[in-house]
Amino acid sequence: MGDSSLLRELRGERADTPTVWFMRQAGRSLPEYRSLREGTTMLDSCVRPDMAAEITVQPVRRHQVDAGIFFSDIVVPARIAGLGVEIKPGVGPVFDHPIRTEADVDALPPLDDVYDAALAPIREAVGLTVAELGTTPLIGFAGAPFTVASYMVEGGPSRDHLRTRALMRSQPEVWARLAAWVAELSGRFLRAQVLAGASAVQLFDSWVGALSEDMYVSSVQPHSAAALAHVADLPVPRIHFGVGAAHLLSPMLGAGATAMGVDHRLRLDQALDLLPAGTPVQGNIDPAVLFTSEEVRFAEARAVLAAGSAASGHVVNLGHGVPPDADPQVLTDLVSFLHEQGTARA
Ligand code: 1CP
Repeated sequence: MGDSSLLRELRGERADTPTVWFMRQAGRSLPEYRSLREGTTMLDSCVRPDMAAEITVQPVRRHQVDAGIFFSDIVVPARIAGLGVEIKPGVGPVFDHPIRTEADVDALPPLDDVYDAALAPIREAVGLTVAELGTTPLIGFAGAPFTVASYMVEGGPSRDHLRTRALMRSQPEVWARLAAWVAELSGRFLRAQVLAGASAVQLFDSWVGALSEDMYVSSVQPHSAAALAHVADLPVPRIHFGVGAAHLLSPMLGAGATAMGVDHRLRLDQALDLLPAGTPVQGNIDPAVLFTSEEVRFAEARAVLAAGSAASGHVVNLGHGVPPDADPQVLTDLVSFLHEQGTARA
């Protein structure tokens, strides 16, 4: 597995051909996913090891991507810890009781051996997945403290995360306790996946771009660092990703990541200028080209390869997740196009 192109790129050694996987590669864009999931809620499917494993492997089988991403969700650890949360179709994660006061934080369940034991279905699913994937590496993941806590505070998806940002400013101690709780929650979830066989991890801080650098560094970075510290003693690369977070690229790396995911708003060569020399990067084909002509799509893919060619390592991905209405054949063809290109060096 150490020889896989994914791990080589993430260690900063270039592989012979471009390495590619897609955020949200599993899920609703695949008919085989929709038929397997029929009659099972999203979060129930995540704690059924056979189902989670099969859904994880589906896009690898179909698209020939170079890595699997464990099928789960950033709110699965909260559900396993005992919080009332569900994923409402067409909406996203919704919590029964938003966390907004000190008393709400006091009432959060302890994260101890009982939680670790409750992660058994996750360990089992990862084990089944890794066996099924063979030589293709599995990426484990978790949500970062800011992004997960924002769902807990807002109660559900939010455009500007105003209640969360207000809590951070008006009750910084309450925020710090909540973020520390999520760091422990996500950190233990990451560690369980790696110990069960995941070869790399990605910490998703999807909505962190809503913060200024000052707010990030003072109120979020220490908690993201605490989450990543749970796997820092294990020999796995740690990818960190946020949307609209160009201004946070360097401090996010500073939270203890070893590679940075970049969204489609920032060219990879510009991202490299913002990062310490030698930092491997991941990204960042604009998901919009999944809905254009092949000519436009392949031109974007070539441009992304060229922009990443100066990096010590580059894992090709989209700039954000696969939209649910993307045509799966377009993704399959994009993977073969990428695999036909050499890794052009600058
Ligand atoms: O019924 C369904 O099919 C629900 C759709 C769905 C799926 C397939 C959701 C609801 N989550 C997932 C799986 C999932 N979530 C994966 C594994 C699949 C893969 O990548 O192949 C991953 C990595 C996530 C992570 C996730 N969940 C993130 C971070 C990544 C990102 O896209 O930025 C976030 C922000 C979530 C929250 C979430 N879960 C689901 C939705 C629709 C959302 C976003 C809601 C919002 O807009 O706030």
